[in-house]
Amino acid sequence: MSREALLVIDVQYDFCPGGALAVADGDAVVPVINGLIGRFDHVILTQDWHPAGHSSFASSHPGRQPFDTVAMAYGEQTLWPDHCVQGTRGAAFHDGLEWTKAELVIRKGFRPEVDSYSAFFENDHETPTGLAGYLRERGIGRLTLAGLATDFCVAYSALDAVRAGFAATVVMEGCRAIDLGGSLAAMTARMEEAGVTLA
Ligand code: VGL
Ligand code: ZN
Repeated sequence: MSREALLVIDVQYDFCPGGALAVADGDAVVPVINGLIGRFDHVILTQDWHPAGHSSFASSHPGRQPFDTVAMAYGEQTLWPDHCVQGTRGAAFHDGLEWTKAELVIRKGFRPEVDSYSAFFENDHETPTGLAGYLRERGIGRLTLAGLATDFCVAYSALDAVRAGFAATVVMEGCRAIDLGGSLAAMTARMEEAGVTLA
């Protein structure tokens, strides 16, 4: 029987109320995820981790506003307010998150020229983070996901997980969404179609 792990996505101050890219009610995921952490033998965290001036920041594109879309070499990219800049308070995990037992922290979005929503691949859908190899080598075949935001980093991570052959369950109660132009409904449908279990 393959082992299972909890994958906690981006529970960082900038995605919580008061943060630079605040997700409504984002900090409500903390107690739910703490409960999950207590029930899993293996816990992995992701941390959105951008250098200053990252290409996904609207501030790096003169004349553009946050939430505009631009064409990048690898496809369409939503522009965001500056967020989760390496080493800042906004990039830190929420203090209430009981993360100390985590065995791995995957940082993503650190390449200046490409954004990364998924815990598995950058937004070019080619550059791996190494997570799939790590899981395989450790005999982990099943993932439970929760965190921020449902319709971006959680959803893209879950979709890539099933595509890579892992079973994936998203605990919706432990997630909150950005919901940009119907993105929550669209990404929920994509997850269901792809065989992600929504719990
Ligand atoms: C995220 C937008 C930009 C997320 C990260 O964690 O869902 N969304 N960077
Ligand atoms: Zn980001």
